[in-house]
Amino acid sequence: MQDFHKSVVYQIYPKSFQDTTGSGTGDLMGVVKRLDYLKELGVDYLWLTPFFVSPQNDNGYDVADYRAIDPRYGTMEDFETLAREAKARGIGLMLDMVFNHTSTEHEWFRRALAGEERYKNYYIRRPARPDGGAPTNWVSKFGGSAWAYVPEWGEYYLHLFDRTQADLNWENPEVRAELADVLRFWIAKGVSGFRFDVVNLVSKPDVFEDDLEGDGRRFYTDGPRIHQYLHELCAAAGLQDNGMVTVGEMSSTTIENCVGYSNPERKELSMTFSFHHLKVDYPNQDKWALPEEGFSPLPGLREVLNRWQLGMQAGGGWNALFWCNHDQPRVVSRFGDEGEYRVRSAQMLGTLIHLMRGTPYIYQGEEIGMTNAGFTALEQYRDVESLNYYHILKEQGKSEKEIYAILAARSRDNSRTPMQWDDSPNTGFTTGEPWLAVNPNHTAINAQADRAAEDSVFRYYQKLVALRKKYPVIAEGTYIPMLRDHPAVFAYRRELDGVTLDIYCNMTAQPAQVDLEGANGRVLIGNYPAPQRAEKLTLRPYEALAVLY
Ligand code: TEU
Repeated sequence: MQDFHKSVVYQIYPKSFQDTTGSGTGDLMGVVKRLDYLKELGVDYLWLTPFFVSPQNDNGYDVADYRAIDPRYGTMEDFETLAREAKARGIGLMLDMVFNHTSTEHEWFRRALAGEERYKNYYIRRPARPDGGAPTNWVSKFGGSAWAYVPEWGEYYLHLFDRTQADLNWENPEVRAELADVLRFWIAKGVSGFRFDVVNLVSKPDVFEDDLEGDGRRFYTDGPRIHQYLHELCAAAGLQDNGMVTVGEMSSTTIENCVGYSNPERKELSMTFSFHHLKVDYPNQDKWALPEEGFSPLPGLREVLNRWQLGMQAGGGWNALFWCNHDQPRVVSRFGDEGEYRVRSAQMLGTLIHLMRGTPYIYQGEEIGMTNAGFTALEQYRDVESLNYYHILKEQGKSEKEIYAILAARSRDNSRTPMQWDDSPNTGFTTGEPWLAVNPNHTAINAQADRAAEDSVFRYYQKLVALRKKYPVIAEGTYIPMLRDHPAVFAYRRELDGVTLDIYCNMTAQPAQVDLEGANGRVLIGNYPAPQRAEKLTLRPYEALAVLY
C-alpha cells in the first residue's frame, strides 16, 4: 500500500493563516505557532502555497526567485525551523511549484528583456500578425488577451495568466533542467513533496493557431509532450527515489490523462487535482454566471464524482479529493447551508469527500466550517481575477448589483479571508491591519469556539482523518456508486476483503428516506447525536452516515 493512500493533506495559504509580526500578512513562523493545532487535527502533510520571492500580483503564484523566501513571509531560517518542527510532529511539508510561468520580475525574464538570447529562449515568444495584433486569439485565464507585446523584442510573449506571469518554454531542455534543479534544492532542505501548479498546461502545441471554438485551452491543455516532461522531471529530480508525495493541479483535464499522470507504473506523479466537480454550478460552463434559484448540485456532483472515482480506479490512478482551496468559494456556502445547518452540512460534505477513494485535502478553515467572505464593495476585493472580471462584466452590460452578486459567490477572495482563530477583533490572525478583511462572523465561527462546542466541525474532521488510517477499506477499498437516482442522497459503497462500508449523505435541508442495503451494520461515523440504525431510515437535514458491515 502506498502510504499517501491513508494520509490527509492540509492546505495552508500562508498569507491568511497566522501573522506573528503585526504586518497584517501571515508568515512562516505563524505556521510554526499553529503546528500543535494541525497535529491535533491529525493531518500528515502541509501543502503551503507559494512563499517565494514575488511581487505578489497573484499572491505568490508569480515567482521571482524559486529558491528564496519572500521577506514578508520570513527567512530561510524560519523555513528550516518550520520543517524541523513539523517533522518533530510527524508532519511533512509539500511545496507549491509554479513551473508553468515565472514572474516578469524573475531574473530570467529580466535578462531576456535585456536582450540575452539564452534567456529569451526561456519564454514563449511569437511575432505579431501582419496587422500588429497578437499572434493568436487565446484568452488569459484572468481575462483579456493571453499575449503581451515587448517593444524591445518586436515580439509578443505568452501569458496564460496575468501579464506579469510569463509562460516558460518547456520545449527548451535548459528550462526543464533548471526546474529539476529547483526541486533538488528543496528536497535537500528536507521537504516531503510538491504540488505542481497548472502543470498540465506546460506542453504547448507545435503550431500556434486561433481557436475558433474556445479560448485556446484545447491546444495547450494536456499538451503533446506533457507525459514525457513529467516522467523526465520525476526521474531528473529523483521524486520517486526520494519518496516525494506529488500532486499535479490539472486544469480542464480528462480521466484518461489523469490515469497517466498518477498510475505509479508511469512514474509521473502520485496524484492529481481535477476540477470538473467544481463546475457543476457554472451555467453553460461560465464561472461568471449564477445558477437559477433552487438549483441542486446533487445530480451534477454525483455524475462527475462517480465517473472520476470509477475511471481513476479502473486505470489504477489516484485522485486528490477536495472541495476547497485558495481559488474556490467555501464549500458550506456553495453546496451546504451557511445558516441553520452550517455545522451539519460542513460535516456531511466532509464525510462525502473523505470516505472516497483518493487522498483528502483540507483547506484552512474548512475544518471549522468557515463561510464565504460576504463582501459587498469592490474596495474589499484584492484578487487580480476578481478585479479584472468586475470590469469585464461591467463592459458586458451587467448591473452593479448583478456583478456584486456574482463576485460574492465566485471570487477567489472568499477562501482567502484570514483564518478565524478566536472572537477577538482581528480573530487572532494579526495584531495589525489584515491584508484582506476578516469575516465579521468570526465572533461566532472560530477555531476556539468550534472546538469547545458540543457539535464541532473540527472534532468531526479529526475523526474522519483518524478513520482513514484505521480502516483499510477507506484507504484502499473499491468504490461502487449507490442510489444513482436518489433525489436527495449521495450514496456509495467501499469494499475490501469482505468488509463493506456504505456512505449516505443527505445533501438537502429536508428529511430523506433511504433503504439500507445491508443488515446488521454498525455506524462508523455519523453527524447527528445517536445515529439511527434501522434498515429503513429517514436521514435528517444534511445527515451523513457511514455504516460498516
Ligand atoms: O490556478 C489555476 C487555475 O486555472 C484556476 O484555479 C484559476 O484560479 C481559475 O481558473 C480562474 O477562474 C493556479 C493557482 O491555484 C492559482 O492561485 C493561480 O492564480 C494560478 O494557478 C496561476 O499560477
